[in-house]
Amino acid sequence: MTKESFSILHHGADEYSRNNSREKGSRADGNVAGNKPPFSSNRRCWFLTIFVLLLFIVSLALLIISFQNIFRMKREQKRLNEKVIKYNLLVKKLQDAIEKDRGNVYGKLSDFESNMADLIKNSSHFKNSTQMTVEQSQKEIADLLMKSIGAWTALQSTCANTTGSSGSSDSPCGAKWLALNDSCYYFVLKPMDWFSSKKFCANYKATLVVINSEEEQEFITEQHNSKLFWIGLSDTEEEGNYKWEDGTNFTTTTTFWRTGQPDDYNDNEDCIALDTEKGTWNDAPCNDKYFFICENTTLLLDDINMQ
Ligand SMILES: [Ca+2]
Ligand SMILES: [Ca+2]
Ligand SMILES: [Ca+2]
Repeated sequence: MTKESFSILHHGADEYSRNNSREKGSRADGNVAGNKPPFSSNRRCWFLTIFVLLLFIVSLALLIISFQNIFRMKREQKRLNEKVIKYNLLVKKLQDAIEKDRGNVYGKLSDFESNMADLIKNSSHFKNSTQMTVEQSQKEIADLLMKSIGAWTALQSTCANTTGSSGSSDSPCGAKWLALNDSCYYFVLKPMDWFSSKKFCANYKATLVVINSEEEQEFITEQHNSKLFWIGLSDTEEEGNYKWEDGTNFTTTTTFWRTGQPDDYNDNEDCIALDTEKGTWNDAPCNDKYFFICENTTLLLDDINMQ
């Protein structure tokens, strides 16, 4: 029972008590006055009916409110359940996405490792290719430098007349070359080792000079004084087995060795140099740098000048 219901009951009881007192008083007064009617039982029933109705209405209202609360709580619970389901679905989607991304990350990491291996491999190829290119370039530059030196030496020889025996415009070999019989000779006044000298002459399609006769020996010696020149004779392949550069048989040609030579001093003298002061030969270390003489016996004048 609520406080409001209790108040109504209490008010009804007080009213009944006052009416009862008035009725008793009326009866006493009636006894005194003589004919006033007593308090009606129907009226009490009416009050009780009103009271019960009120009580019923209040209880009904309370019941309705309770049901409303229950319904509201159920709706709230249902809404929360739906949210929980949605959250669970969202969590599952996130987990799936994470698993998918993890797979993608592993795949990309694998691709990255593969690309890195290819990059290292290509880098190695590029390095080797670059090294080969550099070596080839160095070789070409060396050849070009060799030709430049030859051209510079020829220019020096021609302009400054330092050789004292340069060819003339009347020479069948041209201005840079001296002629004797069927050969042309190029005196290079640029010191080089024997192998570089040989390579230089090859650029002119010539060899280091091959002295086939005493006439040729004297001709060459007369061109310069007090200088050493490499000639095309060596025993680089086999000690003591001397060979001319153009393949001429060494045993068929005259030799002009200095007394006591060749001595292969320190087992390191395999290339032959001509001393124009004494007109003799000496074997010397091939790495020594001397002037040298190129001889061409096969090319025409025009072929030489085109070099
Ligand atoms: Ca010769
Ligand atoms: Ca030797
Ligand atoms: Ca010697």
